[in-house]
Amino acid sequence: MRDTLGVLLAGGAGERLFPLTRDRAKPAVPFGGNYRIIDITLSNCINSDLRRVYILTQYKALSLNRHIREGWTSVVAQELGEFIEILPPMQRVSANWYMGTADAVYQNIYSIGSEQPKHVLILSGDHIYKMNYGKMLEHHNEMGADVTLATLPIDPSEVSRFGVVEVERNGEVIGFQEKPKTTNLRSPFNPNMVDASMGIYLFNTDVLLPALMQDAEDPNSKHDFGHNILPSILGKYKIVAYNFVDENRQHALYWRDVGTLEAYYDANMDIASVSPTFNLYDSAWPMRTRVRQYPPAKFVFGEPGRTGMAINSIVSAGCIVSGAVVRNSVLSQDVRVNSYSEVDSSIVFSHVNIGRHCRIRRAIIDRDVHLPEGTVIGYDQNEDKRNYFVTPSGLTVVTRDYSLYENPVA
Ligand code: ADQ
Ligand code: ADP
Repeated sequence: MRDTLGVLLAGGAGERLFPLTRDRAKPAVPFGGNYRIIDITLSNCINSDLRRVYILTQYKALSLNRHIREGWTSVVAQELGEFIEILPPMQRVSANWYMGTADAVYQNIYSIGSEQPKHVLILSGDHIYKMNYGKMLEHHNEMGADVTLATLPIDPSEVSRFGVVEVERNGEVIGFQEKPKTTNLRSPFNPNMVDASMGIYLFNTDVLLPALMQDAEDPNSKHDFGHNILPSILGKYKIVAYNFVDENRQHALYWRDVGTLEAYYDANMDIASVSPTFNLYDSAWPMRTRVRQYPPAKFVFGEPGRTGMAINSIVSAGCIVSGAVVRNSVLSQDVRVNSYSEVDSSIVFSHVNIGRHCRIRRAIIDRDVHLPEGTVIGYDQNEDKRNYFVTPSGLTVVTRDYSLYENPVA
């Protein structure tokens, strides 16, 4: 992996995660209590021994920048030429916003070239999975490939959300279609499934750079890897598929695009469940994040006779559950839940204060929200819609300006 440079695309607007992405980029959205979504991919990088990574940002990158700077920059040995570094759009060669994923990489072509990597691994910052990219590189080398696409089998009904890869039995890619409405293609390895692109591409640098330069000059291009770059190199180079090998070691493959509020919510609920499919506690594949100084989580009797407790839940450092019951929920750092309150099947971000006598169910509470005494959320959708953001499936999302109670953090 020493000859490989990682380029992590972290600039998507994340519109389907609104309102959580109103003030932050999607990769910076909290996940699993302690983490941000991008930490999962960055942990994969470190666990795969990929130690030179550029992160390409675009929208609302303040919170993401801070997280990377304080949490990740020092994870690698800079004196050895290793880095995990944000490339902000200021360093672009042209004055436009990035037009698409290929343009984002093209605009940073000098930074990439100056590292002189043999391979460039293009990654997305918004997926939850465990993957050893080193195994993908081994496959790439064994196959003598110019480009390797990571793939996983999906149900044919899902193709409109993915790049569909046409693979021969020998593993060579002979066709690619970005998000077709339907397809008759089936995987040669599994006749009921379709091979989908995971948006992870390993390129020989001498193939990637000319392809990007050629694409940059095409006025009809959307400058997107799936729509333009991959179709443009088909037939010209040896492109192979690499079937996802899951380091999560469960029976079923775990890979989630947490791009919608529902998918995001489900992935968090899985983590809090009794036997999660995505295991955070596997020391063979550790997850890293920015470590923050908080005291341990605490559970206390609040009002006489009210036990503070949490069941089937993730409770991060700095939280105090006092005389309240937390169930099936994920609490980020420094949350307060006070007496007579109940939090059920919810995700609570950091610095949230839930006052007394609150009942919260199927909700996502954004950071710094203070819920006043007696707040009820998740029991009456019409009522919730009046005050908060409610998704079609009935999840209630509470952000700071929906908060009714403006007291500063205690
Ligand atoms: P999508 O995920 O829908 O499909 P896209 O929205 O282009 O593709 O996002 C890819 C990644 O690039 C995301 O991490 C996003 O945040 C980032 N990104 C988007 N625009 C960017 C920009 N202008 N600058 C920087 N980063 C940007 C892709 C592939 C499909 C594949 C799926 C798998 O196109 O073929 O099947 O991923 O999820
Ligand atoms: P309740 O509404 O449950 O009565 P309180 O605010 O009275 O909540 O807090 C109950 C208990 O929680 C306190 O007695 C204390 O143990 C703990 N606690 C609350 N806030 C803090 C804090 N800022 N620092 C340390 N402990 C705290």
